[in-house]
Amino acid sequence: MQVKSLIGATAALFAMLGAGVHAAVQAAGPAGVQVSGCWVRTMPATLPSSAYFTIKNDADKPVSLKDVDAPAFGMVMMHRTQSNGSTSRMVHVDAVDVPAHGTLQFAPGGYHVMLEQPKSTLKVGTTIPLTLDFGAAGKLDVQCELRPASASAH
Ligand SMILES: [Cu+2]
Repeated sequence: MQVKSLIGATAALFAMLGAGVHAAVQAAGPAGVQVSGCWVRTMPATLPSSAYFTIKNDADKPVSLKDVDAPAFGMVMMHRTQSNGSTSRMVHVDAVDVPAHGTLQFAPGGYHVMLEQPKSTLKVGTTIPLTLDFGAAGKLDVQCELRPASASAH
């Protein structure tokens, strides 16, 4: 009787642990949202590097990227390059919306994550983590490949 209830309690504990792990995986990001192809144009430490990636939203609701964090850098900002004839300038953006069943690209000449003040030497060919913050919908961690300064769109 005692043994039986102990086994029951153990099974319940494992069931709880399993549920906990499952919940943690789901909390890793908004449902139906995938980030792919993340790479960084790696610049010398005195110049800003930029991160690019594609956000795909398969959900029925739009999501909004509110913030990006990169532990390898001291300063991280979301920017958009705006071209106006022969001149182009960068503007700061507070949030970027990805429509339901839509795709949004961070790419050279458009949206990018500006990365400044690298905390250590950036090695081309390695990866750094980026955390995309979708506000209440959750956060998503991605690995981004460090590519040389000469790299263009992928
Ligand atoms: Cu910028």
